[in-house]
Amino acid sequence: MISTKVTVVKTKPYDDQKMGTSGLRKKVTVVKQENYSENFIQSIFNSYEPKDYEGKSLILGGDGRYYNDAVIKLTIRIAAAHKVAKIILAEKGLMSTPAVSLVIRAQPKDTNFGAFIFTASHNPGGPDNDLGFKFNSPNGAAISETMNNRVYEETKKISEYKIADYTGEISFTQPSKFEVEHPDGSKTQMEIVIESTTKHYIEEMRNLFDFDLIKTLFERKDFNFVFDGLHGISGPYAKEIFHGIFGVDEKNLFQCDPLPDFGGGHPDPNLVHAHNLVALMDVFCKNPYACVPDMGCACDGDADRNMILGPRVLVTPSDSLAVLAANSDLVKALSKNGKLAGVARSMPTSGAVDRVAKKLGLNVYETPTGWKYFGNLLDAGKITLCGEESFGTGSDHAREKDGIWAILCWLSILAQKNKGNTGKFIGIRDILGDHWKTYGRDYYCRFDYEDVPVDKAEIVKGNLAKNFDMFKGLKAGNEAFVFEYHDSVDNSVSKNQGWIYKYADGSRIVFRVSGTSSANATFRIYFEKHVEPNGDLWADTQKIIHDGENLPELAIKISDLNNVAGRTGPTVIT
Ligand code: G16
Repeated sequence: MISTKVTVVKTKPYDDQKMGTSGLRKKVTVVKQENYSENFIQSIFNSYEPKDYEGKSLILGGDGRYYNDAVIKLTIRIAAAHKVAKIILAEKGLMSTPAVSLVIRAQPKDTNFGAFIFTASHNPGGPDNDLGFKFNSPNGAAISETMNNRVYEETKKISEYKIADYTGEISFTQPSKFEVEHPDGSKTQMEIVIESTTKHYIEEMRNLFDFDLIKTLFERKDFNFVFDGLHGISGPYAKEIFHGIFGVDEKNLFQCDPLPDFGGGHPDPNLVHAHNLVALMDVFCKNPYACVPDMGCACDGDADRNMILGPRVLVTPSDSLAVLAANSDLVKALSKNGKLAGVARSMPTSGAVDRVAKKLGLNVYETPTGWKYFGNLLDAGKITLCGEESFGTGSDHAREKDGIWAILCWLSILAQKNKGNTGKFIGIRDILGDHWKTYGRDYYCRFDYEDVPVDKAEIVKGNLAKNFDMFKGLKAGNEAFVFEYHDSVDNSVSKNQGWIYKYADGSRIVFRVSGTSSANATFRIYFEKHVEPNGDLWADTQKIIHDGENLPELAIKISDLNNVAGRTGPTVIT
């Protein structure tokens, strides 16, 4: 038993602790400032009533990035000072974001305070890179916008924090116990129990999917599968599921050991940052004679994002959502209650899933960017499947998007399509091609302008609103407006969620400012062009978005981004 006393430490507020799209993300150098982490963690406690956390359990986990260990220890000491009774600590501090969501949901409701997840997701890690704090509620979801604002208000007025004075070692692999003496002389106990990084998650996946069926796919000699963990936290799950259960050769599982700096890479599964996998799958058709795997996939730093690749093709996240909706009857996890309850997509995600929903007679909800906006719809049973263009796909099993789960959905579809088939393998290209022949194709692309100084960003925002009328005047039926979301469950309204320039046929240019960058502003420009089923379904995306209505040219004209930010083009195209 470790004995410790609570001390109350005076502090001064920082003015930059407002959470973005998903938690607070800052450079490690910022987080290392005096009392920076202490202030933020204390502000979370200050945003609740003591009855919410005293005597309750708190889960702690993260993606293993640099400096996580230090903030986890700090959180344990602050939790002890707030009379938390039990810390459920991920082994070695490692647990993916969706796995934490599932572990939270498995706790008894009346003893559950929630979870801190220490991750900056797809942002790079290391001493000069990013760190992140997220707080999730007992339902497994990141706290709401209202709570985010409450926490921010607390960060602006904080004057002291409470912390247990114990500064010795705390084991991240063995259980331990604390006896805590509080300033009024009372004593409480707090135990730390260790939760396996993978066990609970894998049990849940076994219940949700037909693993025996998926195994038949891996038994085919002509199915070649590769996975890239980008040195994030998905690796341990990938090794246990794909290698341990399905028998994939470990050589096909790349970068599956989590590293504090992600091996110096950017743990973002997209065409730019997952470049080794993209080259192996020959997505840009540079080696037409090379033999390419049948399926390639990757997850981001905290394993909530997924990227699916077929031979020489990226399945855009928008298309992935649409294909999963259209084939939901082939996926046990999606068909467990018969038909899907409904589907949802974030506003910049393409309308591909809307076409499927229309055909299947499902409601489709368009939400602002940020997984938290799906929470109410999932809790209310209005949707079963949801997704975002930013490589996020998920369902009502958790309240976070789930990278490995999405890969298992695709494996289920492939296994079902090839069930009993000893002939030619039906692959990802066949599934995509069939889908587009039915619904048409929504060509999709995103340009990112990163690191735009804040004053320049304000000028660009001004241009975006100023040019609504110019766009509307270009063609009959054009619409231009600022996206505003009215939540049909709690009636809350979220304003200013992006600028939309939309043609009558559904083609769009959308602008947003990223809510996850840790410094300056990142503008995202999303392009979407619909081609009917009888049109060119296998063209180059860049050609389609530039031909005819030249969407990128128009976007630059509307925003004047290149001039204002002094750029010649986007920093990243995905
Ligand atoms: C986070 C949210 C996602 C959201 C994404 C958008 O992803 O969880 O729901 O789509 O941010 O990022 P941005 O605001 O930069 O466009 P993650 O994977 O970073 O947690």
